[in-house]
Amino acid sequence: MAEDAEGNANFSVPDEAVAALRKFDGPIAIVAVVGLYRTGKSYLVNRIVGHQHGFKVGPTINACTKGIWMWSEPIPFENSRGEKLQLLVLDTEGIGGTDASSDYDTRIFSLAVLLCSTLVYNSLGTISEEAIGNLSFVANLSQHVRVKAAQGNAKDNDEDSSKGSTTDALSSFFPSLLWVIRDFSLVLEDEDYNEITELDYLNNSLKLREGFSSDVQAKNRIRQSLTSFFTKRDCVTIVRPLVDETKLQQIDDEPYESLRPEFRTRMEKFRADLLDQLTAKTLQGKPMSGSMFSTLARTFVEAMNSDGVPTITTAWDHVAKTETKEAMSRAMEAYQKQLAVVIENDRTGLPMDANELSEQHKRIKKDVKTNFLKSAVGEGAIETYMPKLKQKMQEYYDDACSENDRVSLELCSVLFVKLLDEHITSCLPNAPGVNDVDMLVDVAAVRMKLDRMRDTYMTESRGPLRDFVWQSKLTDASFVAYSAVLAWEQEKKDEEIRAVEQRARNAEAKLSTVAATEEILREELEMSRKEGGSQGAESQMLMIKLSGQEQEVEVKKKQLADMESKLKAAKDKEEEMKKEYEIEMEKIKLELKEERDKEQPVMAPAQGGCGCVLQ
Ligand SMILES: Nc1nc2c(ncn2[C@@H]2O[C@H](COP(=O)(O)OP(=O)(O)OP(=O)(O)O)[C@@H](O)[C@H]2O)c(=O)[nH]1
Ligand SMILES: [Mg+2]
Repeated sequence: MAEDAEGNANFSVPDEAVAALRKFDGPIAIVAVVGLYRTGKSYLVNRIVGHQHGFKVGPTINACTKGIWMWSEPIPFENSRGEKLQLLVLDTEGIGGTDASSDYDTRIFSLAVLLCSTLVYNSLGTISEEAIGNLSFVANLSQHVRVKAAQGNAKDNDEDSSKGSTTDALSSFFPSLLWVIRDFSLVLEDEDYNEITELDYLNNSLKLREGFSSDVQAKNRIRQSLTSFFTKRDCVTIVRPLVDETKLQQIDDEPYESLRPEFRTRMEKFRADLLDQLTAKTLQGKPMSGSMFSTLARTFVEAMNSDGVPTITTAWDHVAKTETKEAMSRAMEAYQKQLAVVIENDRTGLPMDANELSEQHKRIKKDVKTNFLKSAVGEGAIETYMPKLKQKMQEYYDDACSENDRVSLELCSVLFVKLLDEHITSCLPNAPGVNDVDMLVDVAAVRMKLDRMRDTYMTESRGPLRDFVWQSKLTDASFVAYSAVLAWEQEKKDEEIRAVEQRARNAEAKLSTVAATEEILREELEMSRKEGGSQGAESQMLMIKLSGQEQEVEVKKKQLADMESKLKAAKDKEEEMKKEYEIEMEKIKLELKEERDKEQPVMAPAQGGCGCVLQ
């Protein structure tokens, strides 16, 4: 995974490794195997991962493994505490390879130290003075790794505690050390022939030696560094797997079952004990996943490539920030998905009651925040990203509310128009084709229909703008309806008056005809009187006729007087109705004005304000 790009100057973590690490989705435990080159490290790694032909095992004296390699499949296992973990194994380039500088060796070693939870140091034979001497670079580890970023103008190489590069500061971040001695054939006993453990053997070997020679001093410095950096340590000895030298060179071609039983027993115990004591690699209290590990590896590698000194806490902060930012994105996605389920529901989705939408938002937000905190890492990163997550959720919710308003307005408006047409418009006296049964003939009928329409509207309308739509549209609609009914009533009265007037005109015409006849008769009578005696009988007849005519005139006059009084009554009634009409219209206008005033503010209609304006 970390490889030497050109010469030994730069490392990189290839995308392939990052992709493979994504498969490590649970808590991971990391074992890195380090040690001198050509000491059987890759073979040991193959035994840990359980594959005969896993990593390349080289038969020649030339260094085989380059950079740091990882086993790309997670190996699930359970440690002695019952924790279910995924094992990630790293095989590293051997230290002391002829074509690599000691600085390069230290970088490989430092990277392995920084990345793993247990460091397996593999060596051949015994923990001799020579073996200790081979670890000389450990004494310089503090120059290659820092706990905290340098402060102010302090010089890089100072062993200054303010820079967090002291042995103590580093050791708290370092992994446990398991020293594996291969081809071990000695009896484990002290100078007094008492049996000792492998750990005793390691600790005895790491005790400071007496003497003042530069060689003793140098090796004591290595011993001191090893014991200070790796406070948790253990040792395992494993015998030679094969006696035959030729076969040993090609050990990966030898079936495992054909190896020495003592070797297999020790190897299996080593693996079981290793997994038992392994714990999850954590970062700021959170178990690390494969993706966090890849960010951590890239951060260390980039630091090494730029200034050569990776800083543990800076790298951790970076990983925490990256991980928490990703957790925020995932949380936001979860929020959007869950809210979509609520608002896109055919039956109960938008438009929906504003309070219900708010309740759902609160429920989902709580759930999402809990999950975010489970995967977010580091207090600083949480302080940065939690407010951002809250803000993003609020913005999304606000958009959902606006959409709720929009669809509510649309649905309620369409519903209002439909109900208005069904209940009112199509039943008005001026509606085309309206029948006498359905026709709204007076204000009371309109009022009753509006009440019914309101009941249906309140049952079928949805969303926050239902009251607003009702109130804002009702005023105009009812004004039109009442005006139409009142105008129709008025028209009916006018027709009645016109009919009475016509009848009066007819009576007048008849009266004038009667009056003319009377005049003729009167003239005839006068003439008869003047003509004298013989015509007395005729004049008598005319007298009778005339008196009949007079009676008829009287009757007609009486009838006309009746009509006039009726006409007057009709006109009085009309006046009265006009007054009533004006009063009614004034009332309507006043109530409409009150309704409009009630509608303020426009987007927050008063609760329950859905009454008919004329009530
Ligand atoms: N003596 C001995 N040789 C072994 C043992 N295991 C493997 N070998 C041999 O040691 C040689 C090197 O094995 P590798 O596993 O490639 O060793 P390595 O430490 O990974 O080598 P580099 O990657 O080059 O540093 C091979 O010829 C193996 O057959 C062992 O337990 N004892
Ligand atoms: Mg190797």
